[in-house]
Amino acid sequence: MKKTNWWKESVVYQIYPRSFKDSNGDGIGDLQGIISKLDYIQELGADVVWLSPVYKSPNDDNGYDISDYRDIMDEFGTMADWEQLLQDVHERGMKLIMDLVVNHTSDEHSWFMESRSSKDSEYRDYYIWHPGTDGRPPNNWESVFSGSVWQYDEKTGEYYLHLYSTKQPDLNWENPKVREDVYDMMHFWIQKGIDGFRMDTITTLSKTPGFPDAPQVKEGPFQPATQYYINGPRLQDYLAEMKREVLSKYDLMTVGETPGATPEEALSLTDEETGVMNMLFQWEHIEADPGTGGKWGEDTWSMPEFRRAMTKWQVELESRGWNTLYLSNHDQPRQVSRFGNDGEYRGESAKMLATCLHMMKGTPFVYQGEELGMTNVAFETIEEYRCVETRNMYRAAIEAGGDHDSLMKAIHRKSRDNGRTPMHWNAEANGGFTTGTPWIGINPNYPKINAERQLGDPNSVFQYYKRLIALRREYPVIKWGTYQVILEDDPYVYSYSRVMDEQTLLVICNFSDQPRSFRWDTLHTYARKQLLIGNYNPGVELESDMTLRPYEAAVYLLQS
Ligand code: TEU
Ligand code: CA
Repeated sequence: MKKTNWWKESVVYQIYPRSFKDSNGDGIGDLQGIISKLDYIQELGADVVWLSPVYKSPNDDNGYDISDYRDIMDEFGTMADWEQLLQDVHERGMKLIMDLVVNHTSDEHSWFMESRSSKDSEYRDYYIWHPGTDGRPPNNWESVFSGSVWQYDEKTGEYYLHLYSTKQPDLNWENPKVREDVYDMMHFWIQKGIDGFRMDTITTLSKTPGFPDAPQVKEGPFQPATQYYINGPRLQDYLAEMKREVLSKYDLMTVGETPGATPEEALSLTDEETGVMNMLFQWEHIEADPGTGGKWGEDTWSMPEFRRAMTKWQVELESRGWNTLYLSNHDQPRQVSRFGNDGEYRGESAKMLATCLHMMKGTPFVYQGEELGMTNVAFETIEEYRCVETRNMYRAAIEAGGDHDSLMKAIHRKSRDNGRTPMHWNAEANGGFTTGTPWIGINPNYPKINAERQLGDPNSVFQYYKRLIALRREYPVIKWGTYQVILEDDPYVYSYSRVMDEQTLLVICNFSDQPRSFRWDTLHTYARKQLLIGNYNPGVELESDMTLRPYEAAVYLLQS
């Protein structure tokens, strides 16, 4: 039983509009800029575009703080520009999905301005207010962006809850009017013709009643409290209602952002009858980090941990459910710097990582610039960073006595701004991103790593991604074959097979900067073997005992 849906056969390209392409020289990417680059995305072979938020926003969190859900941010253009974008996308036979950010709004949204104006406002209950306890915040929950989740508001003398920045007050989903307004807004965009939603922080809508204190697990007044707001008690009800009122009426692509989700939760969230979304972004593989210290802690990511996480999700969602496949997005460092090698083997390791991911079962997501092998950036001063999470973390850590140099090191490794520097279009000033001054510094390696250069080079990372995407369209085994890990104890080489009918796909990826041997005894059972793609030229000859070059990747089609 193979149920095919268009979103299972798609490849998604994620655009972070602020950093993609500036059309008018103000240093900020915009909708006309995106329109001018649709040919490029089509050339790559992606057929769905996911736009990070383009709604009206004061940009405390670059558009994830929305002040008007039904209008376009001035810096990005107008509703007419957006309509043109949608039309141009559709004319190419492509689809457009929008970010749905409904855990919170901006504090400059009219609902919040009303809400904070008086305890009697009809919008008071649109947000989560609390009088506090003995002049202190109601509890010790720590905000994702540092400090308390509670912000005291002078006007009415109460605290409001914000899981993210102080300018992102959480909506009160317990209020049916909030839910109705959200559903209306969803209908508004669907009726404009969009093809789906990426659902921002969708599993945090329901908070544990009574707001109990979180246990002390680290120094300082504020403690991580995700267990009190991820998958909260009423989440399933809200999502079921959203499905009934909105999603069940249309054929959409829906992708949930669900930090910490387990495969069991994924199966229930994506169940064809009762689930609310088609697929979700799981996090285990990018947090394949057995060390302690959280996001900013020491980097102990390991391939075997990564393989274990990927294999678990591939296997557990094999017969029900559907995986997203991603290694990067606007919240993550650049994958080649993080999991590969952004020095000597940048090209090889960028292609190896792409091979490893794109040959798996699921819907691949490519984040802008990933297809060029763009790298992390290391700004010298904290002032050059724009990300609210990074800046808040730095400030809080310095106040707590942290050391500047080691903080900057962690920021270079993990800041979200690594993925937010402007896209490199060519070797001209500012990489062709803008004729003005970019809103955030550009990575100085743009003369070497840029789209123009790679479009004309058959061995480029871009051309390699293009071939991977084309292979997925050509070989059903890549879309539907059953995944099985091979040699699961090898510390350096990640190999797996995909099997469908008579065909077997063999994927071999060397995750290290040294030559490594690969020995697979089962090979002799196959009479025919054909190299489909590899990142070295000429490709390696498949033998039952072979040596892989640094970061070498190869994919073979085998037949008995
Ligand atoms: O991210 C939600 C999320 O899970 C964060 O905890 C994420 O880990 C964060 O980026 C810390 O690095 C979504 C968006 O993707 C992110 O860009 C927004 O800042 C956030 O929601 C708030 O809207
Ligand atoms: Ca602009």
